[in-house]
Parts: sequence; C-alpha cells; structure tokens
Amino acid sequence: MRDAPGGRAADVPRFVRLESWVEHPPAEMARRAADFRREVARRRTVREFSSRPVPRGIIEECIRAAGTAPNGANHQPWHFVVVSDPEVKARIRVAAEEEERAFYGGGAPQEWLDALAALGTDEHKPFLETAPYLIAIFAQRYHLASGGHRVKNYYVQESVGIATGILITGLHRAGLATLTHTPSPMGFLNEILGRPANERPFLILVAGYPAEDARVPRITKKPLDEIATFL
Ligand code: IYR
Repeated sequence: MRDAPGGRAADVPRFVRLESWVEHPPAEMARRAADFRREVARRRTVREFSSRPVPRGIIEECIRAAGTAPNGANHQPWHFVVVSDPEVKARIRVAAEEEERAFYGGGAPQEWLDALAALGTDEHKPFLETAPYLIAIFAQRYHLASGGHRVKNYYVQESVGIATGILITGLHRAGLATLTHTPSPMGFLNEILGRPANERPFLILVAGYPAEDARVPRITKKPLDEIATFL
C-alpha cells in the first residue's frame, strides 16, 4: 500500500474526531491559569548547577512533550541531542569557551556587553561540565524525503522556539533547573555531536539541579499592562 503525504496509509481517513479535548468550567479555568502562572513564575534561569544525577526518563518525557509543539506543516523540524557523557561535555565546554572568549574579549559590541552586565556572565562556562545534561537542540532547515530529495521545512525558528519553550517548562514542572546557553557561532556542535548539514544548532539547554548555593540576578518581569494590549 502506498503512503499518503505525512506517512498516512492511503485508506486511513484524513481527519479524526478531537478526542483529546478536555473542557473546564470557567472557575476551574481561572484556577488552572493562575496555578500555571504561579508555577512558571517560580522558574529562574540558573547558571550554577549541581552534579547530582537526574534519571534519564525525566529528560525523555520532557523531550516527548517538546515534540508535541505546534510547528510548520507538522514537519517537526527539530532534533534533541542529550549529552551526559563527561568527555563529550568537556569537548563542548572547550569549544564554547573559545567562542565566548572571543565574544567577551572584544567581539561583542560594548552596548551588548553593557546589557549583559546585570547578569554577571563571562567566558567561563563550568556548568557545561557540572550539569548532568546538556540538551543540544538542532533546527532542521530541510529534511531528506525517502527518495533522497530535499524537502523544505517551514517556520523553523518559530517551531523550534516553541518546542524549546515547552521543554523548558516541562523540565521546570518536573523539578529541574535549566539554562539556555547560546555561544555564537555554534557550528562546533555539528562536529562534536555528528549532526548533518541540514541541522543548525539552535541552543544548548543545560539541565539539572541548581547548586546548593546557587545565586540568581535580582531581576523583575514586566507587568501585564506593559506586555499586553487588549482591544
Ligand atoms: N552567549 C553569551 C552571552 C549572552 C548573551 C545573552 I543576549 C544572554 O542573555 C546571556 C549571555 C554567554 O552565554 O555568556
């Protein structure tokens, strides 16, 4: 039997009933929205990690959740490489710190460095070795169809960004801290992790427990009336 587009067998119906939908009464919706807001508002980006191990199943489950993200044409243009091997983490640290030395040592415009001053970041990235997991997220600009020809992906940055947001939120909800780390350029990740040319590194998500004495910058989030307009 020939497969229809999307891997669907030709005699399988194109649409199915929306069976997964769950409706909540308005009061319950309000409670759930507020609970969620409180839960995500507790999330802080952490830069000091503990080396305490984390069961791999938690990471797997959160990546499964990320893989449900809405995305362009349902091509699911992402790949997650989960690194726990200390040798691979060490190689990533060496390569990332090399880029960061160039960035902080004169590559970045002064305006950018001034903007980062409040976060206290510098070229030293020990968390790349300390944290139990580095999740390298790749965005697939195109993929190869079964015949070997290139098929373009759509809204790749948006799709991978949304999936990454779900991943971060899932890890937080499970009880893990994360850090979005973006050394620039990140081409070294393709080489170290053996990823193909159609994949661009999107970011490294560092995941684990915070160090016991972890500190975070004193920052605030904008209030609703600054970030939203209701017409
Ligand atoms: N990639 C660098 C610099 C950096 C840039 C931004 I924008 C940040 O919000 C934080 C850091 C680093 O990781 O230090």
